[in-house]
Amino acid sequence: MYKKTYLTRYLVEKQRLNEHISPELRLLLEVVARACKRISQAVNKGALGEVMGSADSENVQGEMQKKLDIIANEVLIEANEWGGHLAAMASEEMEGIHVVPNRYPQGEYLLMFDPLDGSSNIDVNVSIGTIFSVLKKPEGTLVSEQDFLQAGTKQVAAGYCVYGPQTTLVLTVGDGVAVFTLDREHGSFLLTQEDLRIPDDTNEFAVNMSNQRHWTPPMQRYIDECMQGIDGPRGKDFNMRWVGSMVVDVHRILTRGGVFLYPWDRREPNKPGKLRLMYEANPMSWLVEQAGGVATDGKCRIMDIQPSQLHQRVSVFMGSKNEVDRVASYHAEP
Ligand code: AHM
Ligand code: MG
Repeated sequence: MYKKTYLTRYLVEKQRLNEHISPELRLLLEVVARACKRISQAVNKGALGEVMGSADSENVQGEMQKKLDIIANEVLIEANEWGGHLAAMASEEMEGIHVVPNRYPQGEYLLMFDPLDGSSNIDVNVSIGTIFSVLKKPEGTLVSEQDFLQAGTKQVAAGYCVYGPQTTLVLTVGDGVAVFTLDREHGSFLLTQEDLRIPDDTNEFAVNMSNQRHWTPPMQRYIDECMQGIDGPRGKDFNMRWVGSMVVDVHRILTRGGVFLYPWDRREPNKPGKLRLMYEANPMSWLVEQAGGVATDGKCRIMDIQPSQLHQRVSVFMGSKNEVDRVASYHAEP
């Protein structure tokens, strides 16, 4: 039996211990969690809620939007814009930032999210999730897109919610990673795990192998050595797992270790990667680091990258320390 610590109590107690958690940040996190509960309900209804399928529109990245992408985006905006804790929001599904309208008070935080990561899994009833990242607005200016262009090290909170067999909220405010499970009878998130740790070693990797021929030589080498198994230079057999929703693949890694790889691909030479830095890679990197793992783009720590664009993309290698260090060392070789 779990000691009944619900999210509100967890945050209140954290706020007492951690000077970085202001009452506004606590409110913000509770509101995001509430929005995730609503998204979870919409996801659970599936075809009964007429939320399946495409919306016949494209987002700023030129990707077809699913109806649930749009619903999740709206739920997050509506839940967050009136509380007085935010100055603006940015999302994978919106080209520019969404400034809190004048009729509401402006707060000091900035919220970024991928409202529904793994959209291609929505219609096939496979787990998906919401990823979010919180920054502080620089003081003294009217909020602008420029304010969002802060390195991942500046995040004040990050987390995600997985809509799977259970609805699970995973959160960091910079002192470890906590996991909450949605208690549907009570309607609240219940703390089910604290101080998540990713083991340093693993024999499990997550990558879209169908892209293999498009990768760089260091990436080819890393996977090739894993695939040779016990008879190869690694001297052990590897297992592969690939859900196709980054948030869920990384959740598995936070739960039992592993390495997640989404490398640069020569089909799109001008894009540094597929995944987005600000609202996918940065929050997941911070969670991974807080659990003792490593997150790099192959050359440098993801959270040290100074963003120049809201929808900037990045190569991603994250998870168990020794595997990520190995991939990075292959990239560092001349
Ligand atoms: P999305 O935010 O539009 O869902 O795209 C991101 C997703 C990641 O969750 C996942 O790792 C990746 O795209 C899978 O892409 P692909 O199937 O092209 O390899
Ligand atoms: Mg995504």
